[in-house]
Amino acid sequence: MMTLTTFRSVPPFAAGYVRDLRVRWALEEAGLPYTLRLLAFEEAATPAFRKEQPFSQIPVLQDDGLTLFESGAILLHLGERCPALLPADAEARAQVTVWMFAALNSVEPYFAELVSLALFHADEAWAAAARPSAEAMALKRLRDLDDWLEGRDWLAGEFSVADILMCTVLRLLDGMELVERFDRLAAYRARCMARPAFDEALGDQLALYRQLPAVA
Ligand SMILES: N[C@@H](CCC(=O)N[C@@H](CS)C(=O)NCC(=O)O)C(=O)O
Repeated sequence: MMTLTTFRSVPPFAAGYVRDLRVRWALEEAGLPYTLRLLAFEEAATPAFRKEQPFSQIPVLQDDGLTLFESGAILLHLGERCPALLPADAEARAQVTVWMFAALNSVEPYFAELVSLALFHADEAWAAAARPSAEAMALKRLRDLDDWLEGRDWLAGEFSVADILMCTVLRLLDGMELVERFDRLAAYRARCMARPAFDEALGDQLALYRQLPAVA
């Protein structure tokens, strides 16, 4: 049985957005059972955990003697166990891999920057000054994605781990009214989130953080 490590408790704004959601979602899509290992923030900084995750972050997945960190690498691993998430055909697989990297490397940093400005530096003048150019970059990525989705339901052929990553990356912008400016993209995000496996994964994460006291 696989073991997924995540935080025991998170600030209220993070519930529903913690990156273990990507892994939970892929595991639900694949129908693979797993157990949870819950860590306090302090435990993530211990030398023992930093041997598993050098940056003291979650998620970590343990599977049959392997310990994996980085949500993208974990999804690639799960895709290798489940052709419905990562096709066996070499060309189709390459396209999915391309879009996994695109989600994590060409899109997520720009959205994460906006989140950081809004959540962690909201009261600082430099953050207000940085916001317009950060938003312009995010909007460019959104427009490019919206163009790519013309005539497509999913990023690369059938639904895949690339869509799990991109949807969770798009959700970083929830509440900012940016994705909503792009019809195809908003419909794509809704299509991803309508999947029963997403619902299950999100419900499980929310249930965890609602049952335990939130950290400040
Ligand atoms: N690139 C990593 C990022 C993981 C990440 O940012 N995890 C957050 C939780 S969503 C975390 O552990 N934050 C605590 C920290 O960075 O100290 C991945 O995709 O797995």
